[in-house]
Amino acid sequence: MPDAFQIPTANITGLLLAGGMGRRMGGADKGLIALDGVPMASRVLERLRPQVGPLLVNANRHLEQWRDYGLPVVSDEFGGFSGPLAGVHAGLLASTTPWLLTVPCDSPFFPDDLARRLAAALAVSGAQLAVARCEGRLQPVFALLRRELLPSLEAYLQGGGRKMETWFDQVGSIAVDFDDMAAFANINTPAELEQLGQR
Ligand SMILES: Nc1nc2c(ncn2[C@@H]2O[C@H](COP(=O)(O)OP(=O)(O)O)[C@@H](O)[C@H]2O)c(=O)[nH]1
Ligand SMILES: [Mg+2]
Repeated sequence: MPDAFQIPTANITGLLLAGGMGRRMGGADKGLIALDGVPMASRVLERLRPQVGPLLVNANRHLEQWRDYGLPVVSDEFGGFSGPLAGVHAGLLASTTPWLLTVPCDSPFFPDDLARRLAAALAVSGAQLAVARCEGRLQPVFALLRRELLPSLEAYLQGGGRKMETWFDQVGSIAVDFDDMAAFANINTPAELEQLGQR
């Protein structure tokens, strides 16, 4: 893809979504759990860093530990663990760049060309939000979106909306196909942690 179709990385804030309850992981703060001796969040940040400019962490618990990453940590404003969109909202509020790229803390193998491919598709389509899709299934926590969508997201959350896909439809998002399903493997349970640690 020629450079003309690329958003400069400096214009994209990378948001690590780590605000969940980790219910299926026995209530652990999932990003802080080690996979093969390295916290999953560290692995995700390592992959995210070259794809973006500024980085932000969205977390709601163990804030002292999260601050050890030396990155700004933002917590949900829509309380009560309202789901990933509350994290996206907190990220949009805190970011100062035109674009935000979201990735979850439990997917250590996500594509290293995620930002590049989502950005290229946005440039061609003129849409304001692009989301990854693989084998026909949306991967909604992997999205590149404009900061100007903040009022729309705020209205959606205030109206009780929680589902990512529904809001994406409202803003006319586009889906971008990726081939490698293994790249989107995410670790939600102790069994998955053990399985993927052997990879
Ligand atoms: N800020 C915030 N993030 C959340 C919340 N619930 C889940 N997440 C994040 O959303 C992502 C996906 O959550 P997960 O429980 O793994 O759901 P999955 O899509 O079924 O794998 C993870 O990065 C979580 O940290 C929430 O209430 N608030
Ligand atoms: Mg998950």
